Order: sequence, then C-alpha cells, then structure tokens
Amino acid sequence: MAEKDVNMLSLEEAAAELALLAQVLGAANLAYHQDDAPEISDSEYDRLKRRNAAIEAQYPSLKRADSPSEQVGAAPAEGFSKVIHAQRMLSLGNAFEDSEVEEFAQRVAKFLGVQDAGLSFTAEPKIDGLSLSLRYENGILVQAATRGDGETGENVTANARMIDSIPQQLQAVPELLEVRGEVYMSHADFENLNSEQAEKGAKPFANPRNAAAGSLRQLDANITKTRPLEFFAYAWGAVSEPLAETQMGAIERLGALGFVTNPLTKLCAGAEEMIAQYRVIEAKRATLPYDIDGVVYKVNALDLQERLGFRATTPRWAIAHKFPAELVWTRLEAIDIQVGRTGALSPVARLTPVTVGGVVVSNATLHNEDYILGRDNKGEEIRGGKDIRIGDWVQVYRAGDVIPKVADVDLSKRDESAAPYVFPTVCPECGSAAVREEGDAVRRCTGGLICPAQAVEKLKHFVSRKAFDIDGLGAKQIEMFYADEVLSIREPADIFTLAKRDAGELGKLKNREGWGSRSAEKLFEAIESKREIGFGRLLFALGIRHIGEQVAKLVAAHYVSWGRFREAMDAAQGERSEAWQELLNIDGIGEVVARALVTAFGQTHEREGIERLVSELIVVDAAQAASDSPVAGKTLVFTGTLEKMTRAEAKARAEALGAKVSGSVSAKTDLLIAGPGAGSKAKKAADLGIETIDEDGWISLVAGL
Ligand code: D41
Repeated sequence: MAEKDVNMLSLEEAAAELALLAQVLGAANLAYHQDDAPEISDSEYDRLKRRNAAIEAQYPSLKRADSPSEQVGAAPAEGFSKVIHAQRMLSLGNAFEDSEVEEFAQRVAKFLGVQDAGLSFTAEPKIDGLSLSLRYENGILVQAATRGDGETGENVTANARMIDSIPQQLQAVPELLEVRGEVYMSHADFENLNSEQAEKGAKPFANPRNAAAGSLRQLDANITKTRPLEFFAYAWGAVSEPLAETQMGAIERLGALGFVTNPLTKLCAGAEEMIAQYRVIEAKRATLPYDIDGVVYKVNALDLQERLGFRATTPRWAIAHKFPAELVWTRLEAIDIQVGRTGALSPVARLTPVTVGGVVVSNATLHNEDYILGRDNKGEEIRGGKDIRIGDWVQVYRAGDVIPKVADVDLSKRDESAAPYVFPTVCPECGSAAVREEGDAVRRCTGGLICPAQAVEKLKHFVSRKAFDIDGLGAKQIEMFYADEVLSIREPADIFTLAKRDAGELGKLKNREGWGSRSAEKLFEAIESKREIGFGRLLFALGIRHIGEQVAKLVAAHYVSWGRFREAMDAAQGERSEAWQELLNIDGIGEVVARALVTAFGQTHEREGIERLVSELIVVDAAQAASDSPVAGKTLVFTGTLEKMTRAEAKARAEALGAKVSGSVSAKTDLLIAGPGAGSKAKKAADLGIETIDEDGWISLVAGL
C-alpha cells in the first residue's frame, strides 16, 4: 500500500483509511486473541496502530466508534467511552399475573384489529444478566456496548472480545448487523469465582448478575479474559437487511450464524400456550445452570412487531412475565415519614437488616396510609386486610432493582401492646397541614415551597444527573446552600444568580467552610456552563408532579420551542380550549399529566418561580420528531371507518412520523384522512378547503417511511 503522508490526506481519504485500518487491525486482533495465530507481525501491527492514531490526531472528528486505539490494552484511563446506540435499546413492560398475559395478547390483537386466535408469540426464559449490543460490519465484530440508559451505553468492545460465546467474525451476514443479548455467569462459575475472590482477600460478588457485570466492565480487558462469561443472543438492533420474517426465524438464523440462543424458546399459539410454557420454564428454573427471573413473550411476525411499534421506552409487541420474588421475614423497627418534592408524605419501614436475593435490605416502602391499614388504592383489602404496626414481623421482597416492599404481616407474632399506626396529619418537616385530596391515595404537605423538605427535594431533583447535572452541586451542597442565610439557594433561579450575589459585598463563598477560591470558581463555571439547556431537560428539571423524563421529552418534541409551549399552557387554562385538546392529543399524555402541566403554569407562585428561572437561561429548541417525513409537524384528523388498520395504529403511526393527531377539524388541520361513513368532519374539512385523502391514500403516503 503506497501510503501518503498523514497531513496530505483529504477528509475523504482519511475516513476511508480509518475504516480500512479498523478492519485490518480488528481482524489482526481477532487472529491474535481467538486463534492464537497472528496474521501480521507485531511490528507491522504497531506501525498500523500508530498510523491510525496519527490520522485520528489530524482529523479528530473522524475517529470511529470502533477505533482500534480504543481497543485491547488501550482502555481509556477514565472509564469507558460512550456509544450512542444506532437503534435504541428498549426496555420491557412487566406482567406478574396470568391475567396480565391474557390482557397483553388482547391488547396486541385490539391494536392490530385482528382476532387474537390468529396471533402467535415466542416465549423464552428471561436471563438475569446484563444486556449487550454487538455491532458487526461485513461480518466483523467492530463494537460492543452495554445498554446504559438505552440510548447511550459504554464501549466494552475489548471486553466482549474475551467472551468465547461471542463470535468475532460471521459468515454470510448482512453488511450491518447488530446482535443483542444477555451476558451472564453460570452458578458453578460464580461459586468458583467467589472462592477465588475469597482466597485473594477480595470482596465476593453478591450474585451471578453482579459478578457478570463486574467482570464485563473491567477497564483492563485482560481481567475480563479470566472471567467465565457467557452470552445468549435474543434480539437485534440496526440491520441492513431483515434476518427473517418471524422472531423464531430470526433466532434460528442467529443460531446458525454461531450465536448461542436459548433452547427453551418456544413458539406459542396464544396466551394459554404462553402461560403453559411459563409453567414449564418455571418448573425447570431450579435445575437451570443460570439465573432467570421470568419469561419474555414476543409477537412472532416481524411485520406485526413493526406495525405495533413502541410506547415511550417499551415495545407494544413484547412483555416480561416475571417470577414471584423471594420473600423473607424480618422485624419492623420503626416507620419514618419522608416528604418528597411534590409534598407527598411517604412512610418508610425501617427493618432489622436481612438478606433478600443476595442483597441486604434495611428499608422498605410502605407507600401510603391506606397501604399501612391494609387497603389498596381502590379501597380493596390487601394482605387479607391486616394492618402494619411498629414491632410487627413483616415479610419483605425486592421487585426488580427498586425499593423493597412489604408483602405480609405475621399477626401471631404481634405484641399485645402494639398499637395501630397513626399517620401524621401535619407535615413532620414544616408543620403545615397534610391533606388527602379526594381520590388521591397520598397525603400531601400543603406548605408548598415554604416547606423546606419540598423546596430542598425540588432543588435536589433540579440539579440531578438527568436534569441540570451541575458538577459540584449535589444533594449535600443543596442542603448547605438552602440553609445559608447570605448565599441562599431557595429556588432554582437562585442557582444562576449565585455568582453575581457572591461578587457583591456579602457573599464570598470561598470563605465558607469546605470551600476555597478554586472550588468556588469551579462551581460558578459549572453553573455557567448549564445556562444553555434543552427544552425537554428543563421541563423535566422543574420537578412538576407526573412530569418524568419521558413525558418531558414527548412534550418538548411536540411544542419544539419553550415560547410556543408557554403560550400553549396559557391558552390551555380553560379545559375546553383547543390548546387543552392539543395537549391531550399528544401520544403518551393523558388527562392527569395534562392537568399537572396546566396547573403548574397556572399557579401564580409556581409560575413566577419558573419565569424567574427561565429569564436566567437560554432554552434550546427540542428536535422535532422525524422531521423528514411528509407529515412531520402537520395536524391530522382521522374520521370514518378505517379498514386496514385500527384507529390506535393509525394514530401511533402518524405520531411516530412527527404528526399531531387531533380529534376535531379546525382551521389548523392540515390533512383529513376519511374512511367510509365520514360525516360532519369531512364536510367541515371540505368547507374549510382542507386536503382530504382516503385510507389507501394515507397508506401510500406513509409507505416505506
Ligand atoms: O433474556 C432476557 N433478559 C431478555 C431481555 C430477552 N430474552 N429478551 C429481551 N427482549 C427485549 C426486547 C423485546 C426489547 C428486544 C430482553 C429485553 N428486551 C430487555 N432486557 C432488559 C431490558 C430489555
């Protein structure tokens, strides 16, 4: 290869050469690590690697996600680099009861407008490990990434190359293939590893899952190499051609390509057979050599999976049927009340510490006062109506990775002197009345921002990682500033005036205990760097009740600009307004969420706080969803009967393409899709001169998008 001087390379040439080097060096690595048969000499390998680094230094923007400089023996010093998944890694909704599995099958059928008898599903064990996405280009493994938050994961390519059941090279595959599955450790290997850890005086792992995660996420991939990790393939991400027409076919194809797939995967004709396979897998659970925590069901036909699509983060076409959790008895020592950022008084059980599923548990949630009394949100009995008292023996369990819960109480062990628990009716933090609104299971402090607990929790949420994520301003610092008389932070806007106030006569953070001029300067810089913020992040950061990260994203993608959103919230104060309807029409936004938003913007106190904050910020517009589709940003109305898809499917499809779907025709309607039987809406659209198409027109408009 006649090589040009690195600084003579054009952008295109550099990109092409980096791609080639990634491939050549990747293959060389492979030959070296897997086959112990190096194809090129060490010195040639080193020379190519140096050339790769030189080109990357010349054109940093061209550095590839699978750059050879990121691999084997060259892990970045500070943790793993980030990988943005080409296709998001979705999560799974859960079912716990057989009835929820039946409901799932019915939901799918209803969405598609078919008889549920005609649908088939796969059922497979849900491996309790960690998910991994493997990217193959022209059959060569170029990148492995952990799930992370589903959008961005960690680059663990070097580590994944050390796992025997992950093929490094594939024959006869699509140009691009991302294979997804679960990395896990078998029980026997886990026991051995823990004995070795004990001999070395190292800390043992709590369970095989933690051992697998700890072993994969080693900065030094040579440590991963010594750990017995395994991989089951169960899904795929971006692919340049379809793998098959069905889920089962795709799994078989992955098996034929050399991946290990789970032998208990079975095709089922409906809910009854799915539940039967669940029982089969449940019965085998104790003798399987690895941990599983349930059974995953997936719609078999891939074209139907595609039509079903997904809600915020979970596919409509799959669900996890979880096994009941391990239950352990312990003593309830006390009940504490915590006040959250929305004023909710949350009772927390303080327990005598006990191990549940390999993790020591000393707290459990008691949800609310009805729960303690033995009633659920609908007023129906739980635990046979038994209440919970301090000193009781309670049975606890862990549901996933969340806070442990209480399942039962042992009345035979209750002390005679134990009195029913009296739930406070005043806020333990600020003394304001704590009231329960009609229909609300939760008692809330009415102190609003005068309640220090609410204000502090709101601020902690505001600076948290998924919100403003301000370096050096965490929960501890928020408490300090909240209590500081002079440099106080009482509401989010105060964060952005901190530096100015410090520069005045009184401030001088650098003279505070625990602070110096350097750390104060760094904090001001960190705050300054967050003055510019995305609309969705800002909305989430406000900590409005019911407005989580996903909802905030949906709202931001719909309104795009903060200004437009604020106007819409003003216009939506009347619940019959068009603005209110528009808000409700966003897919994933229901009445509860809509009301929470409109209320937050309608309350003088809260609104003024928001305005003070926003006046300190530069709010960046949200990216509009799927802006290159012909219906992006358009307002559509469906009317009449649709014959080839259900309303739900048509609406979901339109919204996935960035359109708004409204229930009524107005001057703002861009397009009416009218099926047979369309009445007054079609007439109104005609009167207003709005473009109208039929169902076939709609299908051809969005075909292939
Ligand atoms: O065995 C598993 N842990 C497993 C997890 C599985 N067999 N299938 C899965 N399928 C999916 C979809 C349907 C989204 C492709 C999954 C997961 N997801 C999953 N695991 C953790 C989050 C999502």
